[in-house]
Amino acid sequence: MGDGTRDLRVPRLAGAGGRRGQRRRGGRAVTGTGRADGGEAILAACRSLGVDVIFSSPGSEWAPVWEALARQARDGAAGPRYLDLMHETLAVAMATGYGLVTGRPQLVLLHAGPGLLQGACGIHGALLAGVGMVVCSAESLTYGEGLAAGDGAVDPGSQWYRNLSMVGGPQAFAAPWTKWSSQVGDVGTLYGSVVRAAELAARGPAGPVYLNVPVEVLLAPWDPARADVRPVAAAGRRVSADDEVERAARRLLAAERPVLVTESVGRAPDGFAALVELAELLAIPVVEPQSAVCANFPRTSPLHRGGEAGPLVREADLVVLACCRAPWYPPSSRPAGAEVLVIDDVPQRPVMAYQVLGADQYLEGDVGPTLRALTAKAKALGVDEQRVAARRAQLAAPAPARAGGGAGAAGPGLEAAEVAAALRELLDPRAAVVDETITHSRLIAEHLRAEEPLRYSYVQGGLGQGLGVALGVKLADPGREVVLTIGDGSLLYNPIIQALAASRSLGLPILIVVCDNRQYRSMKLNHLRFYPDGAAVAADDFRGVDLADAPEPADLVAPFGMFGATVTEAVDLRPTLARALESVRTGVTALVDVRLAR
Ligand SMILES: Cc1ncc(C[n+]2csc(CCOP(=O)(O)OP(=O)(O)O)c2C)c(N)n1
Ligand SMILES: [Mg+2]
Repeated sequence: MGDGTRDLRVPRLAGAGGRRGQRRRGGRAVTGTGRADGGEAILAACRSLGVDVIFSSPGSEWAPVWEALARQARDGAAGPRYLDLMHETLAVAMATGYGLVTGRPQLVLLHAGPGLLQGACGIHGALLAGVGMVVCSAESLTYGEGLAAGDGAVDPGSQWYRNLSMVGGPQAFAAPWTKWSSQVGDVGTLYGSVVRAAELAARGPAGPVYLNVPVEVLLAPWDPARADVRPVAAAGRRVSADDEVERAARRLLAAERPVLVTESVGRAPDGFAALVELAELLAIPVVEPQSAVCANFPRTSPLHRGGEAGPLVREADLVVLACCRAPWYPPSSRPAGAEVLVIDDVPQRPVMAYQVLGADQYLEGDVGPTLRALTAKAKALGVDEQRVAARRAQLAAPAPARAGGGAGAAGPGLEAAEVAAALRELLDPRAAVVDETITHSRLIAEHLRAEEPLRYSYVQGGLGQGLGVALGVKLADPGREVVLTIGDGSLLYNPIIQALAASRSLGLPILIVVCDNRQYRSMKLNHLRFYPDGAAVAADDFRGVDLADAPEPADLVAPFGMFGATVTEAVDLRPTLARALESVRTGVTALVDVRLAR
């Protein structure tokens, strides 16, 4: 798609043939050396919000922001760091990784409708993951009309007329996959709109919001004195009412066989520690089901009962769902013999088309403080020490991790469980593992045996975000070792070249471990589920599965001077991962391709 350079009129400098007071023929004077415009309003909003990074995949609308950044640098002023990234998927996914660590929404600048669409898969992933960010792109409102009259109209560039017009505006097509989406109609509301957008993004359920900031708004003069430019107050805490906490505490104290099920408590500030306190106080077993998306509870604790909720839930008299969006499958199969207590920030996720929780009671609010209030109330009401001691005795030994690799015939090669176990041994205790594997994800989560929040994070949404998310985590916490475990098929959905280039140029070394079975195994397993006796299985004639001809993952890092290796024998796994980690620890990204048996 052309970007108008062919027709773009180069601004003529005053005194070099241009009309006095104008720098663009027939157009209003554009940004001079000192004049504030919409670009400055956006930077001012970032400063007020404490946004410290602008993730961008550039488009011509962002010149006003670039001017403001150049002035910021020239003047040595405080303000956000700006990153030019070479693909929208990368820009959005890095903002997601950054948000996972900091919990603070950042700004993402994309180009018009096309850049927004390119970033859409990542934005949808952030929506599912509940990561706040403010995504902006532009349209034109005037298409250059008024230029001929020389009445001071802004010249947006002909590309907006020819190639970039969007019927209904980009906010219309961003609406279904963002939390909130709107247009800024005037530069006078730009600062306030960006501030409000970021506040909206951060509130529960956190998620990406979209702002269409038209070119004319960006180029219009902005008077900071007329905007209420001030630091933005932190969000207030939300905790359940005391009588509701008491009702929940009484249920917990009365239960004989309670079980805690959690998918994402570990994402909430203090959620991990607060869940440990509650579970420890009452000796309640904890399960992280298949739908869990992060580390929520120490896997090494005897109270952690693994990833199968079924058996415990069937016997329970109280099931506590702590941040669970999809605890049962099929959705209505809640346990008949148990009460269900739901503890969540926003139990009904607006991003889900269908959801059944089957609650008998809701305890809503910020999860860390709510869990702590529940623990304090249980203590105050009095714990039945005998009952708790009996449960604790039953749960004295840690649950064994599942061995092997699940369904499907094994070929030569390693098991994903071995890879996760080796990582567990070799990684720094604080290391963060970002996971974009498919059929291996449960084994990786189990065998990593996470003991801290952020040790394990699953990449949500469509494939292709993992590299960016891992780089974003590294950017947010450069002192932390960051590992991406990724399927061979999933890897190929990522903007690999752009991500490796960013890793090198921004100094963000990560370890990439490819769980390589030379296939999209998940596609085959689903085919077999629908057609166990079908024509494909009879003739061993599958589609959507084979990756035998895919490029060698270890070769992909060579152009970047990074460490690349392939492991085919178990005996080589630890030494190769150790060398790769050496490389990462000296600042150079490493990729280890592990050939798996299935
Ligand atoms: C953007 C996007 N396109 C397609 C899919 C469908 N899909 C889900 S898993 C998968 C294959 C993943 O392959 P791999 O990473 O090798 O994992 P494996 O199935 O071998 O465990 C595909 C194509 C998707 N989830 N997202
Ligand atoms: Mg695969």
